[in-house]
Amino acid sequence: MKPEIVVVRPYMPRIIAALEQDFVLHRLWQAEDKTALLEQARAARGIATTGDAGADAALMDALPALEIVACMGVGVDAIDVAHARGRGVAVTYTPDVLNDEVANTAVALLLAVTRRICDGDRYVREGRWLKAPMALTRSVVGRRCGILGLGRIGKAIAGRVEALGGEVLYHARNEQPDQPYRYYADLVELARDSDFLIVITPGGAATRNLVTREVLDALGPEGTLINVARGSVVDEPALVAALSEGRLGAAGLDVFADEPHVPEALLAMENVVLQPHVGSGTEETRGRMCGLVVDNLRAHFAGKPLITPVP
Ligand code: NAP
Ligand code: 8YV
Repeated sequence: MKPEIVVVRPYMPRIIAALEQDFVLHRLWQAEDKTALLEQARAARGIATTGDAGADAALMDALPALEIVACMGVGVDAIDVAHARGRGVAVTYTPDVLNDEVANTAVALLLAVTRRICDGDRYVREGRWLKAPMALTRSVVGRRCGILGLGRIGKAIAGRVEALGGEVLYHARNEQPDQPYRYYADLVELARDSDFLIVITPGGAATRNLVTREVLDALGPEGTLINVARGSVVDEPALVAALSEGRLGAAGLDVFADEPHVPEALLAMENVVLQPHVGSGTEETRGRMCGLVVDNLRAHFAGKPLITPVP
């Protein structure tokens, strides 16, 4: 008999088809009455979810036979991992296969903000170029880019910033002496010495509001904040205030505190580029991420070692 699993969000159709080969699926996202669906799914032994939807204790506890939560995403801040561990439920995620994509998104935001790519597009479409050349923009070349979180994705961003001609500095809790970049034990000092600050730590309680008003002020009126980590890592009201009051120069944001809701004030700002949490959002990379979800579930139910368990 095929094991039953609850699928929380609509994965790509070909991945749903792949899951259907080995599992009986309960499609939570389609259920008008989610409680009733979970009641029908009481025999489910797995949850397939996403980084944004996660899996809280209540969802896990609705499934007494649960053995594994497989997450499509490397950030597991929306999964109650401690609760899963307490129940002996395995948790898997999708590290590494998205590093290049998310790093590309970070750099795209950096260039979009500094070179005013969205403004330039509107400038041409609205016929303003016919009247006068567009104002000059700012360069990344020869300027300093602080990276908050030099992990798998942070390192991929660092390589790209260097390729663009920028200088990389970083802050994390631990220095990595094997890395060629200058380490800052203090985030405010890093921000003070940086023209751009790219945030790429995990989310969750340990990093909540790490980017404070003080950090934003240290980055300053000529500084740019790029956040491709989690909205929770930045004090969002402080960010909006700093941008509104000109204490921070610009921002490029892929993630927000209360997705998909974005603070109204940001929508009107021309010095801000906004994205709907699409750091990994390409057919190719999401295909690799979903593939890992399927492979982890198959490994678990075949009694084999998990491919990418959350450490
Ligand atoms: P990773 O390899 O675990 O790297 C995380 C980095 O953050 C490490 O350098 C770590 O260094 C640092 N860090 C952790 N806690 C910190 C703290 N309290 N203060 C300062 N630095 C801290 O993770 P990754 O694979 O690069 O992914 C990072 C995160 O990116 C994910 O967890 C996810 O939230 C986000 N993400 C977003 C998207 C998107 O679509 N926008 C896509 C993928 C991932 P230390 O341990 O030395 O502090
Ligand atoms: C995904 C992400 O968009 O991997 C992560 O942590 O934030 C993204 O790659 C997300 O997990 C899908 O919900």
